[in-house]
Amino acid sequence: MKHWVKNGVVYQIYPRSFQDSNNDGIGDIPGIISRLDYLQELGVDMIWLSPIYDSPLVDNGYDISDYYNLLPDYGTLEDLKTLVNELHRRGMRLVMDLVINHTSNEHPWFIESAKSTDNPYRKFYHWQKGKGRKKPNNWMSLFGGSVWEYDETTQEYYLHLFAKEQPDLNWECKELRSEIKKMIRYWLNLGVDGFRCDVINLLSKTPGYPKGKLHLIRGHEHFINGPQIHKYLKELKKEVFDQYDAFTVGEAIFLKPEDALAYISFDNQELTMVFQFDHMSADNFFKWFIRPFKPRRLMNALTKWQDTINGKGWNTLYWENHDQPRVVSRFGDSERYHYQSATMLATVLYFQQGTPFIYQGQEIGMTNPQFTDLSDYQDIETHRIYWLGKRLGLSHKRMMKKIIYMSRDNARTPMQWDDTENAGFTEGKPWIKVNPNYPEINVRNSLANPDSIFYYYQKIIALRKQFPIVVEGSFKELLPKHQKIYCYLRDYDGKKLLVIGNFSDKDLAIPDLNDSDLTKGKLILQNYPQTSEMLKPYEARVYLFD
Ligand code: TEU
Ligand code: CA
Repeated sequence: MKHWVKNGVVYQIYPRSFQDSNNDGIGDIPGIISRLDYLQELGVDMIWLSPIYDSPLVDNGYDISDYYNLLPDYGTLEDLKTLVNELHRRGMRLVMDLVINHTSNEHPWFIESAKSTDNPYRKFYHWQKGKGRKKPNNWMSLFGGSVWEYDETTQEYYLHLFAKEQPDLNWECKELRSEIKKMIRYWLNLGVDGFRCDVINLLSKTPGYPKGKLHLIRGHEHFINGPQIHKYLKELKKEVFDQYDAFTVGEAIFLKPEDALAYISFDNQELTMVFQFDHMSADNFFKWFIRPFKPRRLMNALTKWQDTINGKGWNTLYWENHDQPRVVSRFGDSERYHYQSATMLATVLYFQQGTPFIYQGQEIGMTNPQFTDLSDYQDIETHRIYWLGKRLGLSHKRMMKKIIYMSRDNARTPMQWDDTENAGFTEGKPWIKVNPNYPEINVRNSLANPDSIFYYYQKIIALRKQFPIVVEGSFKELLPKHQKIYCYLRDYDGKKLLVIGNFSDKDLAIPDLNDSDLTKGKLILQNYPQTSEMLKPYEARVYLFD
């Protein structure tokens, strides 16, 4: 396992919303470059950029129409090269998004493939005849509705697991695979250090497209961890990633820890790590099927991944990304305990074993914007779900409640830099509304206040670098039945590290921790000025025992 991956901290940038440099209301690469000193001060080692390739932006760039060029909104290839140099000069690395499960329907391959059944690009996608007048099968798209879209020209259907403007690539096709490998090499040659691989466990579909079983996502058993997935990934690794010593983190949906090892175990490492979603369902059955947040469910998921992966592979540690609501609004209390809950959440996650990922704005405790008007949401998934909900007879009020809580746009509002108009993100009209709380929650305020969430994050990152136990230590949960307190012990090289966090807004007594006598430990991190017998609301502490 590469030292820089194990010891590194990744910061995710959603370029459209990070920093605008030319006042067109859209974040861009020069904007990112202008903020690298800020990121360096936080202490991160790598940045991951959500897609900046050419795209009609149906799904904000996760629909790529040209793998080799950038969307002009974001800048030029020269700008990207400057970014790479500026990062490398600072000892930092660049991770790009790699979207290879699907392209845009405006990609030339797809345009060609749609022209005729014997077009050479036909086999790059999943084209199928209907069954009489019916769709080829009953599989369901992750954005709702059927995965099949009918095309008049050739009177056949093509498959799309996401929007109909995102046709899935056919990985059975050897020519497609070599085109993809060529494209990845191009970016690696340009100096990119690694990739975040979008929905990577969906690449392989069961041949013949058999009928799917009843499930929230019908057909999932035929495209999640499909039959050839490991063959494709081994090929990519051997022929491309290994040649460049590139780092990969795959987004893997509906992945269980037991199945994760097939992707990430140290002895095969098809991918360096995966993003999993188990802890993200602590407040839902699946995405829009929301249920009340239960801390114990969250702790169980985190513990399970630690217990199953540690020693055999490497975990990712994340709370937020461009698809998830803000964590302090979700698992914390952004109104009454903003600082305490944001820092407690950071503590209990980032002292586990794995590589931390921080999403832009998380380090200052950005919150969900609570937009009540549907037209303030730009995200395609949000609008698809609204439409589907209405079709199923759910009321406007009910749908808006779901959207305000779960919409992906919760994480996509502009980065809050200061209290000037539009939060210092742009002097133009931002492409999406700014969260109205920017006069209080912003980077400038955070940097001016020694007790801010920002400095707490900075401290966590520094402690991870100072104490090898945080990176290397084993993991054991100490109060596995407690409903509100998460407590675990790390163990390494004769030292122990104890982490404890209160997931409630009440004072709680600390239960007996067996052989761990807290009075013998050294408190190396805490989010209250003083500690007492009790754990205060959302209190977190880290003790070191040498
Ligand atoms: O997301 C994959 C995914 O399945 C979900 O996390 C998704 O956001 C959705 O909410 C499922 O209901 C990845 C990207 O991160 C996302 O932004 C893209 O829209 C999607 O793939 C398609 O490329
Ligand atoms: Ca711009």
